[in-house]
Amino acid sequence: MTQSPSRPTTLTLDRLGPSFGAEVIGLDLRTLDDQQVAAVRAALVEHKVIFFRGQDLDDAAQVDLGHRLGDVTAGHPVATSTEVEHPEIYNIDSADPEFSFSDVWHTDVTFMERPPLGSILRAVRLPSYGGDTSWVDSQLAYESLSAPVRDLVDGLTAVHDGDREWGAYLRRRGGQGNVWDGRQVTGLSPVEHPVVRVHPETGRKGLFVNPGFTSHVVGVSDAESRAILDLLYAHLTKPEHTVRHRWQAGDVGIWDNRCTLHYANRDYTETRVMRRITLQGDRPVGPGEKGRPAS
Ligand SMILES: O=C(O)CCC(=O)C(=O)O
Ligand SMILES: [Fe+2]
Repeated sequence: MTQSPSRPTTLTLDRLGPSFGAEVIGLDLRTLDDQQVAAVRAALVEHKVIFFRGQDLDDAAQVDLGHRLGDVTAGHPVATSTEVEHPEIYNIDSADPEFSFSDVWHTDVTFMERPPLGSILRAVRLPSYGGDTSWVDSQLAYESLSAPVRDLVDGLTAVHDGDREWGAYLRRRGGQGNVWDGRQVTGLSPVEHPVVRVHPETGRKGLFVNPGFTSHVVGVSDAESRAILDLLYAHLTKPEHTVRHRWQAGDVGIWDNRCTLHYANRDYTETRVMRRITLQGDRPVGPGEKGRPAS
């Protein structure tokens, strides 16, 4: 059957669960036409984390894919990946002495004013067993809270502090980070984000705190902040809010970083190498804020 050019492309999907996550079948990420790009962007927002098996991307093709899907950022605000030629790529190599294991639930780069919209991760070298990655659907988690707790968190703001994870690294490099949002990063000041983020494309609300980078809730005592965050983290990471991906060579995973958290399982002994790029995102906006996020 021929499709008229204006007809949107329908993707063939194998969903990972009832709520979120999907494998997209039969697309070659090197040769997407405009309609397929639009369909992939729509699938990303709908399914939140999507996978493509058997791809043949090198670093340049991964960056090209990023440019098709959005605006590509530096690989990371402070980390430099000397092993790769493309500054857009963040090399995640477990054999690197500076390697930072991602075995803590986190959302990428929430310690910046404008965290990435999404991340595109490619499996380069995998251990024989282990090294799976898991994701949380933070909108499902928000919606499955009781109404009084949703009301409580709707009005909260939290601080995200990248200095805890990346400060020492940045200082070892003489405060010479990368260019992020048009400015060179020379230090990591804490930033505030709403605890509940309104998704800029769907208007759906999701929890926007993570154990990786959130330091505390604003305007409450330390004990209250700890209790609130512990409650939210335990709730976010309930198994029914998660999906888990077992990587194969050639896999590419893309996630909506505005409504998910993820966790890289640290259960392998052989070297594991992944390469990531990120797409530029908006300033997170909470339920009480009017208007569209500043872009
Ligand atoms: O290595 C992984 O599976 C994920 C690492 C990670 O946190 C990321 O790519 O943002
Ligand atoms: Fe990450």
